[in-house]
Amino acid sequence: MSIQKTFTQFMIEQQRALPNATGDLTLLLVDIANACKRISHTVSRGAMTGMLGSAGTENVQGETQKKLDIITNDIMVDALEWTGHLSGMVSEEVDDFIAIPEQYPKGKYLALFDPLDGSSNIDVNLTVGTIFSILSGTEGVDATLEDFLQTGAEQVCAGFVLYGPSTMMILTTGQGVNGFTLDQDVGEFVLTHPNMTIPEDTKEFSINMSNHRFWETPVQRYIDECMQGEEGPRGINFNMRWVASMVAEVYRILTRGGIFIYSQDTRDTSKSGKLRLMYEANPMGYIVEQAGGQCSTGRERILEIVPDSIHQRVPVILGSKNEVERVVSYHLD
Ligand code: P6P
Repeated sequence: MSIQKTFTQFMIEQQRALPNATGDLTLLLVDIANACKRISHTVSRGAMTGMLGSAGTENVQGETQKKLDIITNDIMVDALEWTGHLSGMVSEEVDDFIAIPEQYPKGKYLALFDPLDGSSNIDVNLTVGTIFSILSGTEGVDATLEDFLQTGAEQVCAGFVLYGPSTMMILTTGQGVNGFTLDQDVGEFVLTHPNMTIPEDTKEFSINMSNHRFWETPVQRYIDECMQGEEGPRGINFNMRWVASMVAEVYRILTRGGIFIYSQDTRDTSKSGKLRLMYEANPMGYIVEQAGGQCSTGRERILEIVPDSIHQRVPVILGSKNEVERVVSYHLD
């Protein structure tokens, strides 16, 4: 009987192929995977835990925090701060960056994460997930805020864990994208989706249509053309999907193609969109590009943006290469 390759085995084999790999990243990712297994268990218990609903507090984004936003953030911080692999962390749920307590060694990586993306779906039992991004820090030195302000192109690793009908981890370390499914009986992630790639074309778009009147003109033009179907300039009919959980949209795009758009909203030009650069757009952009797709604001490649704050927002257009290029071309017109 062939035993499926576990995540740990996969990482160790990748590590062996890299001459200067020390194993630190492998161990860090094993710790992240363990934290996400704990989150998977917690969110799967739903109402039985009394952890659904609002926490009655707001995050730095001014968004009402769910109890599980805070609980999952604590799971991530508790699982990672002691490991000696990190010199600092950033979380969507915490205003400032998270320093490593002085009693623990400072490692050579920085971790940035959205502990429970799509949490507005948690009370209605829809797919949510954890998104993480790993940057290089300075071993033995406490991180400063500036250390986190690196471009997405400088990421060492990016991934997300999907808490859906099955719990899956999608990961890139710069050598393609691989998907792992949690074997609940054994408690191990096993390799089930090697070398995931995004088809260059698609007939499926993901956008929250209720904001149509507030989108930038190029996005309105693109979606209006899709909606005109085969009688319109595109000459084909399109389908639409919107789960309101980025992890679910991106995973679907990785499996069958598609384009996901969260446009700049003309109501409040002080906010450059809804999604956060450092722990949503950058990690997802790295994964999408490694799978052969593209990720843009419409005006520039997401991974080339030089951040000016750890919670800054950006417009996001990502997915099948040829469709993202079309939307970008409309921004240039
Ligand atoms: P809306 C979840 O809150 C999130 O950050 C993404 O996961 C998701 O794609 C988007 O916001 C949903 O936004 O405005 O449709 O609720």
